[in-house]
Amino acid sequence: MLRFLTSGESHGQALVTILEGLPAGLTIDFDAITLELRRRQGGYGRGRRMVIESDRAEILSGVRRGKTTGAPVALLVRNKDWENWQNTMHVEETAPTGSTGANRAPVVRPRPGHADLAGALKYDHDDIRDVLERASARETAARVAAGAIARQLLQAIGCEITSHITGIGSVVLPAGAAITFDQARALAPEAPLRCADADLERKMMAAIDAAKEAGDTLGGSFEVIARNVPVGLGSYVQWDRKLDGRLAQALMSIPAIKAVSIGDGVDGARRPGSQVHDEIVANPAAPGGEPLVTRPTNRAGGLEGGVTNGEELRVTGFMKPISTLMKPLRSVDLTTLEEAPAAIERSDTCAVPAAAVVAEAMVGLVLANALLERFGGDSMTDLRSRVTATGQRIRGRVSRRPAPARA
Ligand code: EPS
Repeated sequence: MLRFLTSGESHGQALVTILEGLPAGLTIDFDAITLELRRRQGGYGRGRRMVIESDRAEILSGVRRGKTTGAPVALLVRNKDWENWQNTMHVEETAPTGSTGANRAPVVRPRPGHADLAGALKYDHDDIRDVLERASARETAARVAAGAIARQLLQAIGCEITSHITGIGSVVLPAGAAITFDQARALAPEAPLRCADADLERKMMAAIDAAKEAGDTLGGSFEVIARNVPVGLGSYVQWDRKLDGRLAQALMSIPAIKAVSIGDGVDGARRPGSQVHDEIVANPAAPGGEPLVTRPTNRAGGLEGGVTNGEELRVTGFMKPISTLMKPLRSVDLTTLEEAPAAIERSDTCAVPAAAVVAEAMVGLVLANALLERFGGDSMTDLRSRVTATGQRIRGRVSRRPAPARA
């Protein structure tokens, strides 16, 4: 089993992750982790915090001489902004001498849509900062660092993940636009929005500009695609083993994600079955060794019965607009209980491209966990040989059998 936990506040010293369950012998590509963290920081519509940070993960344990040992991997992402927050965020009861940054006033006007009010009531906090520091999407940097390692595990067996933006506000890619894995992966990491349609991308940027100008924010949607996913991850035999359910939970746990769909998703609910299900077609002309059974369409997004079927995995996430508005909505001052505009914290106008990168990481962590569950193996040697053997057995089921020997 691959599992992880994160810790850390948005303006605390650092974010911490422990990732446990990695097989021994996985070669770690340190630059690839940094690249994923940089991708998460980008995207048109991000705020000033991303100018301060240049996220990098330090690996503290579980890796020796470039390879995992099988022990838990601890990762640390330092917050550069900490130096501006020490007098507000100190761990000690009183700020240690030499602490830097302003001593900020308590936050008392909850932002509609944020965890502020529910969190302050639940944990009995007077200063909403104790809620927002942990509820902040800054925490997703820790997930991306862990996810970058999960992706390296998947890559070792040939499985890759990418994503693209399918909508910002009301500017959306038409249904059925069918962007291929290669098209999505070819989008430059530094592209403003990583949308496969350049005209639409310009319109999306204009929509973000208009929202910013109006002191407003915008949500949107993205699709994560994984290819070469082994057949048979997840299971139909029990509710909590269905991989579609596990992916949905993982994506819904990303701040501001309000809906998740798989394959054609919601559109499929509007069409008859004959236009939804992917036919299973015999292909007798397939050359030797190639499958005699094909799927001309993949509306199911690679999952049937909660089990991967060998087609590309396609998962879409829908993000609500960020809840910090520069032109704030109505709220109440929790100290006076009188009407007051919601608090304004530095924030982003749109963070959909960042959420897509986080979603890739979460899909990677779920798939890596499901892979280890199915194949086990405490070392990469064991894992690789088991994946190969099962792949051969499954290919044998759907490929031409050798002609029986004549007597
Ligand atoms: C974020 C860091 C935060 C915000 C944003 C995401 O930094 P700061 O609060 O210092 O500006 O930019 O967080 C939110 C939108 C939120 O609602 O908490 C990050 O690293 O992704």
